[in-house]
Amino acid sequence: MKNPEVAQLLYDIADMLEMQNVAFKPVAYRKAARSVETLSSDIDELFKSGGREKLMELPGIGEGIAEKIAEFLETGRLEYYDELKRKFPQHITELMNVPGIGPKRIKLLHDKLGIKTVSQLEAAARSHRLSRLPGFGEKLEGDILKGIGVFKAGQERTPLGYALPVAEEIEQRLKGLKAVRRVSIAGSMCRKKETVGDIDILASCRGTAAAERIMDFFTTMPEVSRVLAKGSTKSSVLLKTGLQVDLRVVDDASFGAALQYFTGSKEHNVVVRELAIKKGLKLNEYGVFRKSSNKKIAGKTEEEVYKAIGLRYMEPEIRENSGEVEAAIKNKLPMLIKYGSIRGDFHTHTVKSDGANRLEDMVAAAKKLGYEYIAITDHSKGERIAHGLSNEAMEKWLKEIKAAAAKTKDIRIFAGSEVDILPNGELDFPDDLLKKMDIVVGTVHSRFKSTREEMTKRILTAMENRHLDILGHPTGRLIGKREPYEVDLRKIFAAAAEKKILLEINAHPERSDLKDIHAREAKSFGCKFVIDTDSHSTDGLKFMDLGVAIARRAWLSPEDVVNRRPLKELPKFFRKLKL
Ligand code: DGT
Ligand code: CA
Ligand code: CA
Repeated sequence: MKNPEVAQLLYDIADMLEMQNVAFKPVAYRKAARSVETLSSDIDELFKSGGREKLMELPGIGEGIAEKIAEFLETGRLEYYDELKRKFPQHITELMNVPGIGPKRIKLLHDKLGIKTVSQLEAAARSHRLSRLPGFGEKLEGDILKGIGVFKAGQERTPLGYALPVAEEIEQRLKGLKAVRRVSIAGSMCRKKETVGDIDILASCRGTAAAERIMDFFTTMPEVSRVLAKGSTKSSVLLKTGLQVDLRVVDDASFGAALQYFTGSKEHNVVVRELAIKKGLKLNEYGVFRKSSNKKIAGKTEEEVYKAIGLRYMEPEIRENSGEVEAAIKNKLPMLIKYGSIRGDFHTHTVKSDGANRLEDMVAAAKKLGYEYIAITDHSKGERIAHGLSNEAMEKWLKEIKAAAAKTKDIRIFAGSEVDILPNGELDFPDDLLKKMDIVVGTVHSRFKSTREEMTKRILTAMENRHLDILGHPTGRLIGKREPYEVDLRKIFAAAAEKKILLEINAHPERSDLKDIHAREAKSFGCKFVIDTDSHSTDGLKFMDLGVAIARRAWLSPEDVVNRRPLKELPKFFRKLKL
């Protein structure tokens, strides 16, 4: 998936043009970058299937930019970009990836303080040399430090949704080897953390010759750029994408104990190990042993390991030492919502606003997933970059969706909108238009830097509107790119529970918003949830299980999530929706 790379390239061009005081073009490049970024089908595949024309169908991409994207996809380079870059000091383009600081300020920092790198910028901010510059001030200095934090986190960790397919592909290939008995993803990825530091894989076999064959295979895979370590029990490689993969190979009799150990979290393991010690046992990556005789009593499977210590099996997603061991002892573990159990999506976009596919394509893709229903929720007029619809255009679009719904069998289509929550808390469409929608998703898309009080009031005001059904991606953050906005979530959760407004768990890999801990807290307020992909193409629908992963990490059960319910139960949860 080259989308993030292409989007970055376009953003960088916009920034460099802006630093040269070029008019208009930066806006055009940013628009195109955003379009590529929110596209969830693979741009490379799109290009291969339909060439430059296909690219030009995307919102904000005209002939000139399509030409440049094509050059990059075909050759892996873009002469125009290289040429621009030659005009700037080497590291300055890295600075452009720090959220909260734009090209004009970067130029000023360079000219006045000679700042060229992120670490120089950090040092200058920490010693308060920025706040004295014209137009800077302490607030901005603080924001820049925060931005550096976000930037660094984004550099070191990868969103789960991007790393997972890479890991699963390697897992499958390992499974195909004759020498291999069992394989599993371990570590934070197995726990489905929103970002992962590296990919951990565990495999089992019988005998050292088999282990060596597995390691030979692993260290010579085509995507490997560098072998960091190679042994018969542990090897580490760096992939061309920059991701690190650790592979451990153990004897098949210890697979369960090793998987328990390498799945973590470290904090969970500490508690479990202490419990084992209290029971006169010893737990390590080889198995569970009686302390007195050193006799091995478990190790082949994780279930067996936990059982030997007197614990019920805990799903990896909840192994964070946040109450799961106590719950396991008391036999009060939650029944977690299952992967693949979702029956429809309430938040999707089409070409009508900033999506890449038509209504009928989205519906066909949803059908293919076996869904019972899908809501089409294009943007409202406030989202100008996303081609939001005017009142009249939305009115007409709702009619078209409803006409399509009337003609479509096997899947129910709902007509709705992702409506901006305006700064004053009003929704971006009048009530008599909202009334005509089956589903209204309300989202904050602007003024992310408001104070906590302003933002809380804004959302609470929107929640007073009885047409609002779902609060869309409730913190606005983008992993590694944008901090969540400041908001008093507890007040929002209390209001959502009272007014029966559903909270969205957004399954998009860079959003993961609500976060696991937030969703868990919201549940304690009595809130109900929907898990949505916020798809901007047919391809985006496939991310649904990433949202389910967040729900599982939040200890959510099937009954907490509205869109795992069959169609006929939906009217209970939506005010206007009729079957
Ligand atoms: P990451 O990679 O930062 O996203 O997080 P993890 O949890 O995957 O951490 P990683 O890759 O360093 O180690 C994988 C697992 O191995 C970890 O979840 C638990 C286990 N582990 C690693 N080091 C230790 C340790 O010192 N003690 C214990 N008990 N377990 C460890
Ligand atoms: Ca890891
Ligand atoms: Ca690791």
